[in-house]
Parts: sequence; C-alpha cells; structure tokens
Amino acid sequence: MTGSGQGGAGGHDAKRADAVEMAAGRLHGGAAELDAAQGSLGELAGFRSGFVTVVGRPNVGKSTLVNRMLRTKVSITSASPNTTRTRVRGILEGDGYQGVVVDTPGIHRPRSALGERLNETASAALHDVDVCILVVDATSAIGPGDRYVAACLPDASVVAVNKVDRASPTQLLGQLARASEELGLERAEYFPVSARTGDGVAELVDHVVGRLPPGPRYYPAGTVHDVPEAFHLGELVREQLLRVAREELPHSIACRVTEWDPPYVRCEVLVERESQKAIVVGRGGSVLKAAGIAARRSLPEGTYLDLVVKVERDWQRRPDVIERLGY
Ligand SMILES: Nc1nc2c(ncn2[C@@H]2O[C@H](COP(=O)(O)OP(=O)(O)O)[C@@H](O)[C@H]2O)c(=O)[nH]1
Ligand SMILES: [Mg+2]
Repeated sequence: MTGSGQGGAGGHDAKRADAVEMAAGRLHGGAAELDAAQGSLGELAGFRSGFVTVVGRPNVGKSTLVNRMLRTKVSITSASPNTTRTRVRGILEGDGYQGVVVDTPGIHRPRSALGERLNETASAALHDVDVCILVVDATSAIGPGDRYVAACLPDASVVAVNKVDRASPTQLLGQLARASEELGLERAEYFPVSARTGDGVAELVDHVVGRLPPGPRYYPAGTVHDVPEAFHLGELVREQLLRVAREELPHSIACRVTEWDPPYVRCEVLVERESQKAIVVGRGGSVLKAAGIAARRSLPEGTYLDLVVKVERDWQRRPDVIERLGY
C-alpha cells in the first residue's frame, strides 16, 4: 500500500512531507489511490480480517466516525466528552474481508473511578491491533491530550484529521503539518475526513481494508455489532438524555435495562443526586417523555419503553456500581 516504506538516513521528514501532501490531495481526487487499493484487493487469495481500533482524546468524533465507516449506528455520540463508556465493536464487512472496528472511550486525565475505568478500557483495546486510527480534530490545536494518546500508538498508525467540514483549506493544511510534526508517529498515514458529512471516509476505509492481514471470519456474515441488544437500548436512551443535559450532568447519567421482555422493556436511568433527577424527569415528566419518544425511533416498531429515574448516590466514584453497569 501507500508510502509505509522503510526510512533511509534523513528520510523520515521527507516521507512525512510526502504523506501530508498525499493526504491533502486525498479529500478530492483520490481516485488513483482508490484504484490502487481496489486493485490490490482483487489480487488477494483467501480471506482477510483484523482488528481496527479507533482512539483519540474525548470529543474528537471517534464514535461518529465509526458509525460513518460502518454506515450504521453502533455507538452513541454527543457534544459532551466521555460519552462512550465501553469498547464497542462494529463489523466492517465486504468481499473477502471482515474488519472488527473498535470504538473506545477517549483517553484523558481521569478525575473519577469512572474516568480511570474508561482509560483502562481504551488502552486495553490497543493490544493486538492490526490498524490503529488516531482521530484528531481539524479545528482545534493539536495539544498534550493528542500527544498523550499518540505516544501509546504504533508508528505506522493512521491519523484521521476529522471535522474538515468546519476547517478552511489553510487550517486543514496547517493541521496536517502540525500533526506530522507533533504526534511523533514517524510512519503515519494522514486522512482528512468529516465524520459528519462522510467526506474522505471512503478513502480511509479503503486504506484500512488494504491493511488487514490474512485471517479468519471472526463474526458470522452480516453481523453489525457485538453490543448486547439490551445494553444498546440503554445507550440509545442515554444518548437522548445527553441532548438535554448540561454541565456535570452527562457524566452522572447511566442507563440500564432491568427488564427485557419485548415488546416490553424497562430501563432505569441512574443519576447521582435528587436535583439531577428533577432535570432528567423535567416539568411534568416532559424531558423523560421526549427522550423515550426519540429513543423509540431507533427501536423495533411497537416497543413499549418504560423509563424510571433513580438516584444512585455518587455512582461515578463507586467501582462496584461501575462494574454492575457494565462499563
Ligand atoms: N462538525 C463536525 N462535528 C463532528 C464531526 N464528527 C463529530 N462531530 C461532533 O463532535 C461531537 C463529539 O462526537 P463523538 O463522536 O461523540 O466524539 P468522541 O467522544 O470522540 O466519540 C459531537 O457533537 C459530534 O456531532 C465532524 O466531522 N464535523
Ligand atoms: Mg465516543
């Protein structure tokens, strides 16, 4: 595949410059690149598969990108950091290959037992990975948070510079240059993408698929994700509640399905304090009701969703509750 050769003396900088230039050309008119990728796919004998992990600091758009790559919603997203609490595996499938794409919580400096747990989950997902995708935000400076994550990654990682829909061409070029200088990933490949619009995502997917080694089919054909249905439902409810949550509330909300007897489903919404309960329930139950209606749109027709809000004091700091919630 492209440019991941071995470095001669002084070759690294030139190679990085090449990589940046290539990435800049990729967004529009990466057709040759695509042909090459498809060509090499055609020559393959046997099945290829592997694990693709998506990492980055919180809120850069990892989950949105994973959903876009898989063309289906496997992971919930929101404007507040640390939305993703578990390792979510989605299956990227095509002719002769299967990639297991792992969305992770953002790696960050932890402030609670939950935060520590999220870091452990993300770091654990880095073992035995065939392709690492580091997501950075095109619209905000590469910072210590990005360098911290990059330091855990193999040199030949893939860097997705996301949110290009909001970046000017100059800003994007600057960001590509800075990413190649500051992340310390000598053999990285760079892809400007917009997880929101889908721009550049096909090129990224082709590249990733091209890097999958020979391997078995890990999941039955047609599998979309490996998240248990009940857990996924809780996540869909939490996603809707995050839309109305402000300040510290997003971290305090957890959802768990306590009865699963389709079409009847009972889902508990945990918060940490009475004052938060009032916000989540809303005046006359309006907030909870709206969240239920919105979540039901992603559920099978006729699902009866019973939402109950409960106060579980300071659960975020209690390892036993975190464990019970499946995080
Ligand atoms: N403008 C823009 N916003 C994006 C893009 N990708 C993600 N976002 C937004 O960034 C926020 C964080 O996204 P999310 O996928 O939850 O980030 P994560 O914490 O890295 O998984 C959400 O509000 C997304 O809608 C993008 O390509 N463009
Ligand atoms: Mg996420």
